[in-house]
Amino acid sequence: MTRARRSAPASAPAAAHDHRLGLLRTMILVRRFEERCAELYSATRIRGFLHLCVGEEAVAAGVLGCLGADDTVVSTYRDHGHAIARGVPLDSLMAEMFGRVTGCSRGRGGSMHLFDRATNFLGGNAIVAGGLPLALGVALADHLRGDRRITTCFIGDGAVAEGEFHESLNLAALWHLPLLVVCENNQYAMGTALRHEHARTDLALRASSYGVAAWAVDGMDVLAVEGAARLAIEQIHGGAGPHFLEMRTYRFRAHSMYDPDRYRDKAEIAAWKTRDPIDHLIGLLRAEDRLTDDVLARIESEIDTLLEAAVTTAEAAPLEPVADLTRFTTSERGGTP
Ligand SMILES: Cc1ncc(C[n+]2csc(CCOP(=O)(O)OP(=O)(O)O)c2C)c(N)n1
Repeated sequence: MTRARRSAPASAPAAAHDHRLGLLRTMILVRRFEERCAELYSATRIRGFLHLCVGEEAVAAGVLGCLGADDTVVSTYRDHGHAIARGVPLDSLMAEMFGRVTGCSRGRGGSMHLFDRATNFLGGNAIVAGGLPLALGVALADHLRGDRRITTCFIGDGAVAEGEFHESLNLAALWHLPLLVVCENNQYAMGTALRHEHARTDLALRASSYGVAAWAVDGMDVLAVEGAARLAIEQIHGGAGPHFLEMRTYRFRAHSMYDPDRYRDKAEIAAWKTRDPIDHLIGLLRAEDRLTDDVLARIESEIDTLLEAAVTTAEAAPLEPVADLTRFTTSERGGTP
């Protein structure tokens, strides 16, 4: 891989202990949620498509903790971690996995289309790069209204090969929009390795060619992610225009539950697993004598209890009535659409 044009500047001052425990808790919650979803899927209790972000938790936890409540988030189909770290209620996320009417998207979206108005989580998106024009529009509206909100759009490395990426970054730079694009470069677009898809694999460099401030960041280190995100957000608030963060990360599992994962070398997966973002933060806290086995066990058991309650409530919830099938397909305001 070629070197990025700029590496992320030094991160903000070391986070307080409680704050770092919060980051750890978010990452463990994301991992446990997804592992539970994988089990439920294998047992055919939940259906549809399922793309897990196991291994990439530091990106969700590190970026989303830096955003304000008014900021907007646009996600991809690998959206569980983003929704959880944004604070979309866990029960409504689990209900969505089960396709229940109590789900955040009324059971109509499923895993790939989580949506929550209350937290300005404008949805996962099944179309590669499809979130970018949407995020651009929100950022443009904020800009024109003079709102101080930031829009954060998550994309994968595969999105950089799409025309929408180039059109959106060009316009964001041209119009100086308050847009933060976070690219989860997990090295693969489905079964295609980065080097087989991109003539230039330095994605931060490519974004910077549009005049967008762009840095490459160690996406396995939640503190590095957070430091870069905080600085980018400060700069956007200061009027510096759009920013692009290339998070260098890895997904430990296959692209989706249907993927036999035959395109990756076992040794490569094993090497990235030694950089597990959760183990990394645990190691850091332990080295400082800041994390005891008891505290870790308490966090894990509290999360397991929450998840089990969410599964039980979701399974007991109703599906949408068939009579409502055509609701929301045009407008809910009534009258002729
Ligand atoms: C416009 C478009 N083309 C093709 C697809 C099929 N597709 C689904 S996922 C995917 C790979 C995307 O990879 P990347 O953006 O790197 O995200 P990751 O899955 O690695 O998180 C492709 C090509 C799609 N959903 N949308």
